Amino acid sequence: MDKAQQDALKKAAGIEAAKLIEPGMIAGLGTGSTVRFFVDELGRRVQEEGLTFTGVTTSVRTKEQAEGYGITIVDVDDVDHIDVTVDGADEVDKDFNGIKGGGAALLWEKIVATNSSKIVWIVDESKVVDTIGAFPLPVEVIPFGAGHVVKLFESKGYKPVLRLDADGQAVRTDEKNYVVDLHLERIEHPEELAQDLITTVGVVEHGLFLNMVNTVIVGDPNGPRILT
Ligand code: ABF
Repeated sequence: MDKAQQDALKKAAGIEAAKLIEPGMIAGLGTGSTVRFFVDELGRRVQEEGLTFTGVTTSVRTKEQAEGYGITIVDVDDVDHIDVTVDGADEVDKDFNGIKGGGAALLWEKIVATNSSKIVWIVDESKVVDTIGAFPLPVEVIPFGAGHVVKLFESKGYKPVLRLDADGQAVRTDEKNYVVDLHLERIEHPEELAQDLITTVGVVEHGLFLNMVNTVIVGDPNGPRILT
């Protein structure tokens, strides 16, 4: 699948998800290239249909994109709940276990998700897998002592790689933390791994999103597939 074909599938999923946002809702807006299509469609609805809703975003870049359309964005603590959050994912399996964080936004994404009444992921078909793990698992780590966390992951066989930008500098999340990617290939017991990661001193959050998503909209050449 070339990029244009993949983008077409992402766009179709984003447009389908935008139908879920009703006037007056509080909507969680995720991060990533698929979500960009979703926010573009919301912007079209705002400008052409007069749609009004309140957004809570999962990254600075999504906030900037949404506000560019005149969408009202508030802080996650300004609302007592979020009606529906639409976000992307890097992988999702048949049990709706997912890996997120390829866009280094996993911490804010998980915070918004855990305060949402409904969670919807929009993906192209390349993200749907039998077993998660081929996509390197992002882990958000506090910079102080990160070297020791990497060494601990190495000793556990997690094959950690500190994520660097094009200039060779450590990528920083919106919280200014580091991201360490674990090249595990296959994750057979995600619950156990999640527990091990979240109890590691210096780890802020990880990209395993388990038992969270309610609906997955898959961009498909024959039209979006809605999995629940
Ligand atoms: C974001 O969406 C990230 O958690 C995930 O990495 C990304 C998927 O990226 P894309 O939609 O660009 O494939 O939520």
